[in-house]
Amino acid sequence: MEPKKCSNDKATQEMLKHAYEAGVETAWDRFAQQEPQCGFGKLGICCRNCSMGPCRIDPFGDGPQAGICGATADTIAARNLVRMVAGGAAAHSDHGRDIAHTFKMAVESEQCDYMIKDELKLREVAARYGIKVEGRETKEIAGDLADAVLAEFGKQEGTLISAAAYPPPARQKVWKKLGVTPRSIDREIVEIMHRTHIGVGSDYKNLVKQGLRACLADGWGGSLIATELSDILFGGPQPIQFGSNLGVLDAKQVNIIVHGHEPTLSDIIVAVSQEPELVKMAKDKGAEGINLAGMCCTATEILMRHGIPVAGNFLQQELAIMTGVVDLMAVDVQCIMPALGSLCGCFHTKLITTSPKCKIAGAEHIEFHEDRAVETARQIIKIAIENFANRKGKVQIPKVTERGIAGFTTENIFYHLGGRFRASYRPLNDNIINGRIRGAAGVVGCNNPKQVHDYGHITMIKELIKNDVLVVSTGCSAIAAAKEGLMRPEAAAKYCGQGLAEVCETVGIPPVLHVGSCVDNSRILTTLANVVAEGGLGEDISDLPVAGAAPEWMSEKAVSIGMYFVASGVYTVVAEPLPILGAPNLTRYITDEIEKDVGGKWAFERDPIKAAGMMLEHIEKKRDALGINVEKERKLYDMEDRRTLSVE
Ligand code: SF4
Ligand code: MSK
Repeated sequence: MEPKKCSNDKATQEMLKHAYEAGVETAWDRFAQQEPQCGFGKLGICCRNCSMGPCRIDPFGDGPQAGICGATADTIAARNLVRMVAGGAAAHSDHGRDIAHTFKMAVESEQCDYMIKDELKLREVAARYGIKVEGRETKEIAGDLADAVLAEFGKQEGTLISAAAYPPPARQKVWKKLGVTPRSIDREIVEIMHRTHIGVGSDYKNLVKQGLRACLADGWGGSLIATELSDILFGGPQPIQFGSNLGVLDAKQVNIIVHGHEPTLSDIIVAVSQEPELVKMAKDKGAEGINLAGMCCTATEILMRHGIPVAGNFLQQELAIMTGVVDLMAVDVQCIMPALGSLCGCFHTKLITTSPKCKIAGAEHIEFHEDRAVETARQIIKIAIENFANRKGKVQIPKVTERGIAGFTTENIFYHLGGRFRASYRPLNDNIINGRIRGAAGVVGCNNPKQVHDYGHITMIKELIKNDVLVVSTGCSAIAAAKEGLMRPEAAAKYCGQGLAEVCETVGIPPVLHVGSCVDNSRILTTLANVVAEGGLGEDISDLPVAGAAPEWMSEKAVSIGMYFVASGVYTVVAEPLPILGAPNLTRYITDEIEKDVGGKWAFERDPIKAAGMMLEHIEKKRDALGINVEKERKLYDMEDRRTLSVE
């Protein structure tokens, strides 16, 4: 395979060439081996929900049009789709639950290695949960908040507190009318599994309805809890510089990569990795020091808060091992390829699994427990140091790195957009209203070998910012943007349309704002709620000139995220179609009619330029509806004009 046809990223291209020469298999090779992929699976019309099956529907109409139980294509595809939502919502929400347990331990235990780092945010979040904050001690408030959020997972009565505390009132009315206000986080996921069991629901719209309720329990529930409590425990991010791509690895140092999604262990590894005793130990072994880097969303968690470099996104995890300099990779949960187990067997890299939920054949398991966090972190670092001497074979580190700024959040975004003029969302709203910024787009999600690695993210983002759309990004998409230099403030002058460039240059922000990991897509939701609350752009998220996209999605979490964007009123474009195209009525509903119910809808488009065009068209449509698309005489700005420019 031609590396340039696999990836847009120079470091990845170099490593793929190296892999082919060394005869080492990667995800791209395994993808080729899977071709042609199952057509029934792609169209979503195969079912193995009971042992009368597996059943499949003939998409051409000549063969069976129902499974043995009578389930049609629409029923089968809807059941499969909402089970994907359940998988994604479960992954995010279980992450949120783990953070909530750590939070409770930090509050209750004197010996705990964690402490509350952001008291201001604690008070803000507690107030949202209806907890009295005035005149109370931090510990009391935190104790009440821990109990309140943990109760949200298994709540038996009522609806989620956060689903009433964060979204705009108009949005809540939409959910209430449709009957999709989330009740409890676990319940919605369990109910999907029940409703999709043989012989329960067959009405595709009613199945999707439960998918909507579960994804909302994720976005405005489990994911939101993960984000809010992580900020309280590990500190609310602030804009911070970071380096990205495989070139951040250093042949002369002990290299440790943390990979997966959760910040609990990785944050402690950051804290102890430069302890003099450990650094001395590394030097005694002949290394110059200890170099910590991240991969996927664990990377994002520690880069947002500590500026730790990110070695790469999803499809680069195997390539990092192939550099020959990764002495240890510690993984927690999600997006960790099982292939790493056998791959590490061919290199000197120690693969360490740390979560009881994720054991991988070929990896050593060192179980992480919050009450022994520092001890476990030191143990892992020492294994990496010991392994430094075991390096063997060729070292191949691409000399490719890029710098950028990350660390934007719902709480700090407005300080930066307001610059020195005003610390509120007003400047953002005003710049959207006056048309300098046409709107905003959330470009998020994974990599997928079906698309040229990173090409979809970068091409779409460049097209959006060229057309004055501010982009916020998370997860592997954000890593792709960073590697391309789109998170440098200078990117504004190079890539943006005149209006967006003026705003970015005036306030000193990049045109692509890194807002965090996959669970931090909740930051996009809460930012949108704040934009609505600021006023002047309608009453609901569905009124805003915004759109969402996942140009290279692959995980079930991306389906849940896309669905909660849609359910929150956001037009959302993905490249690889959802596996529903074999079900005509369901496809029509998801990509069209659902807009009448929730104000958002899905669209599928593999070409990132065309997809960006669809998003821009939607943004302009919303601007028209808001009455803010007033024709203005175009003015060319000279330096004098720019100096006098106000962003208010
Ligand atoms: Fe076939 Fe129905 Fe069983 Fe699915 S649930 S495998 S369609 S019989
Ligand atoms: S890590 S879910 S590949 S974004 Fe969050 Fe990346 Fe997608 Fe995993």
